[in-house]
Formats: sequence, C-alpha cells, structure tokens
Amino acid sequence: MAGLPGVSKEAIKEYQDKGDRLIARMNDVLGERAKKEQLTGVQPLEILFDNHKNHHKYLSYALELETEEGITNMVKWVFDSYVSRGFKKRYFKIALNYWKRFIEEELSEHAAQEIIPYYDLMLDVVKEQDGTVDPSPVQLVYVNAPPYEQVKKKLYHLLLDGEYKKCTALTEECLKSSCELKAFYFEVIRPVMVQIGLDWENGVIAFYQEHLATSIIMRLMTDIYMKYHDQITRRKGKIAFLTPPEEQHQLGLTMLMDLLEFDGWEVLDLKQKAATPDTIRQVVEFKPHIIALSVTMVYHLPKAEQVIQRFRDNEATKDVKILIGGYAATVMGTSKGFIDADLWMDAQKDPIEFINEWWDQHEMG
Ligand code: B12
Repeated sequence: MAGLPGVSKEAIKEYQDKGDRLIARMNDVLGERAKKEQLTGVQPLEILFDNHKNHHKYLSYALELETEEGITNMVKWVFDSYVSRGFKKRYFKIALNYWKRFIEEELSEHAAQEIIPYYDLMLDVVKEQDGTVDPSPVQLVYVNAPPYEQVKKKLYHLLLDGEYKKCTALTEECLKSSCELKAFYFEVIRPVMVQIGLDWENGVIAFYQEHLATSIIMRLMTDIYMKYHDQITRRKGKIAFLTPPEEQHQLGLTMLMDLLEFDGWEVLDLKQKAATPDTIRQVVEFKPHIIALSVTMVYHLPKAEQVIQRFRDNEATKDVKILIGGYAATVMGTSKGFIDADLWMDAQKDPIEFINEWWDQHEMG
C-alpha cells in the first residue's frame, strides 16, 4: 500500500465476520433515509441493498490486496455508474459516513482504527466526484479514436441494433480489405465493447443492448474460428485457460484463445470450471507450459488465488508457469505482487506478443 498503512489480517477477519451485522445496520438506516429523501432516485431499494453487500464483499478483499489507486478507481466507477442510474450524489457521502460509524461501533477499537483511514480515502474520492459534472451522454471516445474509426462506428451501431447479418458482412468486408484478424479483434471489437461498457455504465444504453452486442460478437468469433480452424498448425506450446467459477466475462478470453490457436499454440478451454479434481486432472493430462487465468471482476481475484493454490499444491503442476490477465488484473492495475502468479499481463502490451515473448525465452532456455 503506497501511502496508507496496511491493515492486519486480524482486523480484516473482524470486518469480514461482522459483515452481516454491518450490512443489516446499513440497510436499516439507509433504507429509511432513502425512502424519505429519494436517495436512489427511481431505482428500487434492492439496488441499494445490493450495493451494501457488494461494498462489503469488495472491501473484504480490497483491504488486503488492493492499491490505493485500485480502491480509488473502484469508488469512481461505483459513483458514476449509480449516479447515472438516478442515485443522488449525496447518498455516497452519507453511506460512507454510516459505514465508518458502524465499523467504530461493531469492531474492536484496534480494528476500526486500522480500517477507518480507507473509508476516509473513499470519502475524499466521493467528495471530489461530487464536484464533477454529471456523466455526459454518449462520448464515443474509443470508437472515434484511430485507427479504423469508420468500421468501429458502424459496428457499434449495428451491434446495438442487433443486426447480426450486417455485422457479419461488415466483418467480412473488413477482413478482406484492410484489416488483419488480430487487428480486427484488438483494435475494432475490443474498443467497441469497452465503449459499450462505458455507455452502459453511464446509463446511455440498456442492459439488454450490452447482452445483445456480446452475443453477436461471440457468434461472429465462432463463425471466424470455424472458417479458419482447419488451417491451424501447432508449432508452439500449450496453454490451459481458466476463469474463476463465477466469472461470466468470456469474450476477451475467447478472443485470446482463438488468436493463440491461429498463432500455433495448443489451447485447453476450461473457462468457468472451478479447479475441481476433474479440472485438475484434465490440466495434468494436457501437460501445459502455461496455466492462464482470466479475471475481469476485482472481487473474483480471491477465487483466482484459490485456483492457483490448487495447482501449486499438485505435484504434477506445481512448477507450471501461472499467468494472470483480464480487466481486473490489467486495466484496474491492481494486486500485482500479491497474487502468487509468475506472469502478469501488462496492460500496455498485446497479449499475443506478451505470451510469444515468453515462449521465445523459454525455447532459448
Ligand atoms: C460484455 C460484458 C459483460 C457480459 C459478459 C458476457 C460474456 N460472455 O463475456 C455480461 C453481461 C455477462 C457482464 C456482466 C457483468 N459485468 Co460486464 N462487461 C462487459 C463489457 C461491456 C465488455 C467485456 C469485453 O468483452 N471486453 C472486451 C475484451 C476484448 O476485453 P477484455 O475482457 O479486457 O480482454 C482483453 C484483455 O484483458 C486480455 N485478456 C483477457 N483475459 C486474459 C487472460 C490472460 C491470461 C491474458 C494474458 C490476457 C487476457 O485479452 C483480451 C484482448 O485484449 C465490459 C466493458 C469493458 N471495459 O471491457 C463490462 C464490464 C467489465 N462489466 C462490468 C460489470 C460491473 C459487470 C456486472 C457486475 C454487471 C452487473 N451489475 O450484473 C456483471 C458481472 C458478471 C460476473 N459475475 O462476472 C464492469 C466492471 C467494472 C469494474 N470496475 O470492475 C465493466 C467494465 C463495464 C463498465 N464500464 O462498467 N458484462
């Protein structure tokens, strides 16, 4: 932790153990106030209760592993995302102050003293956000960024309109003319999906549109894979890919697995399969050079840690390199060095190049 002192394991355990009590008190008080002061805008109270649960789940993890930057990013995201859905800005200040008060009342003095500075940090972030203007509607920052502006813009609108056939035609046209498959995935699909995520976060598009876009992209990628898969030649190493069991984000990982296969890697797809004895056996039989984990949600990192531990504890896999990547591990820039991985995906790098560089070094001994 850069500026703030670390929090002891005992204090975190107390915070976790008292979670139900803290959440119940938050729901009681904030539930009443929200009704009187319309703190949730048009949103039902369940969203507020969910937020209290998620807040506690995230902090239980973040107090141990997150950087201040990670916590700051997360608070900004929660603030923007809830305010754009109608939550009153002042809810966050009120809620954090109540968290502080209940922590002081429910936890030992020692534990509370260690944890409260993190709540002060979050309050500072919220106060700063309070002065900002409301999230603006559609800012196509990523979509407009070069290169491939026109294609990205077209794809963005076709996806939101659910135009699967037109998306296919656009993809074919693009791949035939100017664009390589990797560039199409990383420089067209990825920024468009990130934009769709931002627009959803800012309340500009509906949840169903994000779902629709994802399902079209997954189908597009399956079509592309089926079209080219007989050209695959295996000349590099083997990678087993896993996600924590509850991780639903699979699009980036699928993109990566397909591109690696086209690039000569042999890939074992074990996404969303927990590291059960069956999964471990499959990995052992596969004899991978790398076991890779993809984690998007920060609060799935502890599960990722458990998965890693299972492989570290197994005689047959204990020396296999563990690689971690995905939004939580890279974009949020958090937890590096805390989780016991050998390789961390660098956010600035192309993941295929990153993995190939490792392979080249491995081959050179
Ligand atoms: C599509 C999507 C979904 C879909 C996923 C469907 C699917 N089958 O994949 C659904 C609807 C299920 C979903 C659900 C949720 N989502 Co969502 N989702 C997205 C969205 C819009 C796109 C994700 C994506 O495909 N990105 C494009 C790919 C190409 O990028 P990528 O995943 O980062 O992968 C690249 C690299 O990271 C790397 N990589 C990935 N894995 C690995 C692994 C290794 C080893 C390596 C080396 C590299 C690597 O390679 C890829 C190519 O470069 C993002 C927005 C965003 N910024 O990404 C939000 C986003 C990730 N989701 C978000 C949220 C909040 C949620 C939900 C909590 C929403 C909710 N309230 O229900 C749930 C959580 C579900 C869960 N338990 O996992 C937030 C996360 C915010 C945060 N601060 O953590 C985001 C950022 C949206 C936002 N801006 O608010 N989501």
